[in-house]
Amino acid sequence: MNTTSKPKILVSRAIFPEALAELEQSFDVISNQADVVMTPEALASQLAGVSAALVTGSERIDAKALAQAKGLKIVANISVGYNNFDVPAMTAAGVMATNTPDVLTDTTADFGFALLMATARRVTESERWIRDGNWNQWSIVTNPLGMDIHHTTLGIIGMGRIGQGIAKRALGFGMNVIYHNRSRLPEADEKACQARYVDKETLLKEADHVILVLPYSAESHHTIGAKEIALMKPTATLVNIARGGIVDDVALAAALKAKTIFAAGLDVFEGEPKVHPDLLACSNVVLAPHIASASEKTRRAMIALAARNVRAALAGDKPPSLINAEVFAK
Ligand code: 8YV
Repeated sequence: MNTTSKPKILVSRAIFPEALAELEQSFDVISNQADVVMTPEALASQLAGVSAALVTGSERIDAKALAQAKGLKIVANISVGYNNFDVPAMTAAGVMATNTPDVLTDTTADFGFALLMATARRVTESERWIRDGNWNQWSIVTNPLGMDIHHTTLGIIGMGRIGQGIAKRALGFGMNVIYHNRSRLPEADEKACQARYVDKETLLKEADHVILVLPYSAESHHTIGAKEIALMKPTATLVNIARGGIVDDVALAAALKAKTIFAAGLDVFEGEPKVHPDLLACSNVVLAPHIASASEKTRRAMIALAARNVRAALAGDKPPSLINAEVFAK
């Protein structure tokens, strides 16, 4: 095929070389294997010349980004969360928006559980304790003592696919699972997870461990702040694998410092990749760099699904994970 006849697409961040090579067979690809995060201006000017783009959470797709993008048909997020998309602006511009649901559910639920366990059982703090040469001070009552996971109450806020995956894992630990969500699950789904629906206040008061798995939006901004943390047990842990901004990081750091709650596990942060210095100063917090979906198999599956979405859109077909169906109907 003549290279010039291939549709032009943008891949905004580095992807696996094999995935890039596959895209290059069908498309004229503008890639960014150097993985330098684009400025909004650079992104807008790149989008102006392409029919499709594969992007990540670091690229904000809004009216400004789309202002010059007259030939753009689809922006495929390599991510299930799409708070980096202004969907109404994309719809108004006639641009399809897609994400990567399902392929990352189990990997992300696994990590939610890993972070919960690391937090409650002080895994990273213990490692630092050894590296700092403290093992000779080991005693049965003073070495890093944690909180149990088994037979405790897990409170899940956000009961979509990933939340339900975490609930099912919790059953294996004999946990009592309570949840809060915008809407209550159908009875069959509640039964499958053996989870009880409660209001947010009850959840915060009753849970030994709270895990956040809800999407970010203006409504979910600071779902957990000082007022909510004050409702939690002093022995409780808080885990956030959802999005930065769902937790008020300053309020959380103050609570961790004052031991208002036992510990926190964070995979996401307000203003990431920056981490608030008050959080960095706390020993009772486990920090991870937004890696909940980061197994190689799953990251490959996410890229492959984003590529399938682009291929479908450019072939005139409905992408498998289309968010704004009204654009396709036009
Ligand atoms: C991504 C995520 O790694 O899918 C999501 O919503 O948070 C992660 O899986 C991240 O958003 C990169 O785009």
